[in-house]
Amino acid sequence: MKKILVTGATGQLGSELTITLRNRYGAENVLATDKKPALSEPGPFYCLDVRDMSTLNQVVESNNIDTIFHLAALLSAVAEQKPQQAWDINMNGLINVLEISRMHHCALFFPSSIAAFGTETPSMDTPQDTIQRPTTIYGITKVSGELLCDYYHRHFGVDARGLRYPGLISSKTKPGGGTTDYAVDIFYAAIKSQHYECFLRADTQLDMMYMPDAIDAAITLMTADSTQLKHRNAFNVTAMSFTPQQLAAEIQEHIPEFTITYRVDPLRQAIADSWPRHMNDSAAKAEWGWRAQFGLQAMVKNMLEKIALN
Ligand code: NAD
Ligand code: AKB
Repeated sequence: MKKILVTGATGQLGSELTITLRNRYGAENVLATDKKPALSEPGPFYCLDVRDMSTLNQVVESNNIDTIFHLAALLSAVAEQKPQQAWDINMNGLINVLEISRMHHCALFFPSSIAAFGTETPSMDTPQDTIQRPTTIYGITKVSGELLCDYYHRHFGVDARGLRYPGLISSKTKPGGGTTDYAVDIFYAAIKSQHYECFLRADTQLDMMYMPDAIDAAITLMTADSTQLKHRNAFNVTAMSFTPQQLAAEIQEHIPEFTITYRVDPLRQAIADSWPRHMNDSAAKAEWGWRAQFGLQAMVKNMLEKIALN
């Protein structure tokens, strides 16, 4: 990776990934792009809609880009409210980026999600290769994206690689309209008012990951020896799996007066109920050495410390 372009760079994942990439490869070598305004960090930024193929092509060509981290998307809860727009952004954005990667010989990172699974998938120890019949539009775009990336690799030799991320938890940037957002919101509420009203049921178990691990996973996969990759796209990766009740109990270890109540949002609950509870990520461990650094206890301690400082 010498010259990198990040789409969706002002979002939850992109804002932190861009900083890490700039620290590692030099600020001038990492172009942040988004349709929202620029990051406050120093470094090149282009205001760019991923559906605008000709501008995207021009930016990639004129900057000699060799690697694209394609993060721009609508997330699960927002996508369910705007399914046509979600298909347009998530699929037309991806096919544009794949075509550009084919034309300019770029490597491509595409993040899939636990949303790529559905109710017919085994929800515990979810295998790497298993049935994928998601019921959400977001999940449908993610499975389609995984398949498109595989297709472009097989037919055109595009070096497309990807991960199935669980819910991502970050102390720096708020989440952008997903079903796992509660696991970030709860920390801000715990510090501000010592109370949180959760939109998922107390026993809703989902896989999660702390942002430093999510960034490490993306960069490690993109720099892995390609001859060792049997799957390439859509590796299951997880770091912890918990319910809102268990997360609240861990926060209470640090803030004893913290309380949680539940007012279930039927839309987001139905989405969460269709996702796996705990994925098997042994393929990622075996093929490119995936290891998470943060479990539940370490993540909670670090989140509370970081948010208190913000
Ligand atoms: P986010 O919503 O915080 O950020 C997405 C960014 O994409 C936003 O800054 C938005 O402005 C931008 N965007 C939307 N439409 C665009 C368009 N047409 N053109 C250009 N930019 C556009 O999302 P995130 O949490 O940072 O997620 C990044 C990627 O990771 C997404 O593909 C998401 O599906 C995937 N992912 C995220 C999670 C998670 O928990 N955050 C989990 C699994 C997968
Ligand atoms: C969402 O909830 O939509 C995302 C995801 C798990 O893909 N956080």
